[in-house]
Amino acid sequence: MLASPNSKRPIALTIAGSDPGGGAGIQADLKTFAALGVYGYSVLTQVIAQNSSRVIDVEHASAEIVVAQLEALAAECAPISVKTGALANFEIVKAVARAIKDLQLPAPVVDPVILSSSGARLLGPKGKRAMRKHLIPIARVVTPNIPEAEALTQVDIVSDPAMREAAREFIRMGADAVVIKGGHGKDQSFATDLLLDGRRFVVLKGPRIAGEGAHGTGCAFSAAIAAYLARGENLEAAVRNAKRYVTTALRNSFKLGKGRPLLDHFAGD
Ligand code: PXL
Repeated sequence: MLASPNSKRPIALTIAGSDPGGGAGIQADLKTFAALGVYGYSVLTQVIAQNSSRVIDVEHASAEIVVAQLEALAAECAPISVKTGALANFEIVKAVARAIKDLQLPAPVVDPVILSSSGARLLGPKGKRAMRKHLIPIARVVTPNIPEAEALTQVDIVSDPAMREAAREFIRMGADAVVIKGGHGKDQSFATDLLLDGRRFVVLKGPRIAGEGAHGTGCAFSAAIAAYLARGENLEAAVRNAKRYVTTALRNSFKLGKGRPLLDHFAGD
């Protein structure tokens, strides 16, 4: 397997669902990789008929075709970093975790997507259990928002100590690191994320961008972490830079329809 031999650009891989509107999912991940100068590989897990307002229909890929896509890429060139997004169901979660080990792919940035921004379920309850058992234990970093962190740890994040306890729970599950995103918190002025890298907490305070909250911010954040890791940054730097990238994309967000605003993935970093 060759490591980015003919290209000046490092390769990052996303394993995620499709958003035909391009605000979230695999399309958002590829735009984020491109904006940050990283070549993007993409493995599709589910086709989602959706727009910025709602999800209309979903079809899951088979676990076999997901693994076949990963094998096809791994046979050619090794990505330097990997991220996972919406994984559809427990068969795909398990198969992805297995394939990452078997193909010796890098420990993934795991965005533990459960719901779409419009509230549709993108991973069932069995999928959530498989995420805890198979994927989180091999993660380089997990990037839950507050509702996802609560669903995965059973900790009610009602205070700063509770947020720290939820973060420790991800490390107990086996993740190397976790960043719990504060965007869904109650603070009106700041969106404060909490990174726990091994044993060290880092508080990442950023401005809260006024508005209804754009579609696909979690996708862009985890993709940006993967992109900065592919560029050779350490985890803390990658997370800090990804937060700045998403803040800029949010400041420049715009509306195409009646639903949520869309990020400007090319607003700069
Ligand atoms: O942000 C979660 C998410 C992940 N993946 C896809 C999505 C969404 C949100 O809508 O559409 C494909």
